[in-house]
Amino acid sequence: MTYETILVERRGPVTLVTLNRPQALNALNSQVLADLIHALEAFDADESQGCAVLTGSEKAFAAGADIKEMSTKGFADMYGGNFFAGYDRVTAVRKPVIAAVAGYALGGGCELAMMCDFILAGENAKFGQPEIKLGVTPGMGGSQRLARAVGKAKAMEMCLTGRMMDAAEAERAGLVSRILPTAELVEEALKTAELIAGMAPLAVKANKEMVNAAFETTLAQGIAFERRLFHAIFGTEDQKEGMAAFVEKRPGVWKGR
Ligand code: CO8
Repeated sequence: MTYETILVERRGPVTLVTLNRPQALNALNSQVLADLIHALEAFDADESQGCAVLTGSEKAFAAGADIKEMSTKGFADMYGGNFFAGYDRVTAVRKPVIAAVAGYALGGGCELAMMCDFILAGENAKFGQPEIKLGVTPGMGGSQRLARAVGKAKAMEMCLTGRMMDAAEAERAGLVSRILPTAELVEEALKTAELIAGMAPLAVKANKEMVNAAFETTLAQGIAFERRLFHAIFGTEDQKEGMAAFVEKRPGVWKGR
């Protein structure tokens, strides 16, 4: 399958999705949304695939939602058409998606990166919510996910001033899990994705689901949810295999059952 605005490559059990609108610094328009959702849902449905990496170029992961597409829209177009609500489907993907961010991740670009399960940053990465400078606000979850990721003080300052955070600050603040040399970012992200894709598939889904539950529940509800899933995973063949493999000092061979 080929797309207009993204490139999709299968590397063994890993799907690499590259935003590909270099002329607009990968600004996210409706076509990108349609392409991305199609590619991620196909990845999620493909049993041969275990983890995805979403990346952009060395200059820009994505410089935001496409300002030219939005500039003439009014309330009826945005609210009536539920503009960009389809991006919620990125977070409905059940297998892990890693964002590999080099260069600008601004506005919708930062929001898209935060929809992924974790962010690996190139040394040149820059994160920001500059919507205020356009007279608007974040609209794809930025005010909520940034506040949860880095706390109120930094999130509020970034949303109110449009100031960008560099990779070092983003790592200190907990927005990104690791910083990598920009030239090695995608290969390193693919290695991390391959590692995840080599784990027991049901355990991967369960781990993702329970960490995400931490952002939706109270502590007691989250712990109860974790315990139920932990108990449930003992009904899988892969739990028997994983523990037997440890005892027998050999790698586990997973069935996804
Ligand atoms: N939209 C459309 N085109 C863009 C965007 C964008 N967000 N960003 C860059 N471009 C285009 C430029 O217009 C330019 O095109 P052209 O050559 O045709 O003029 C090309 O990309 C290259 O950009 P620059 O020449 O500006 O490159 P620089 O290296 O000088 O600057 C910057 C790079 C600093 C990243 C600069 O391009 C910039 O500030 N971009 C805009 C950043 C921004 O404001 N992003 C937020 C957008 S609003 C948003 O994301 C809201 C999300 C919520 C939507 C939810 C809906 C429900």
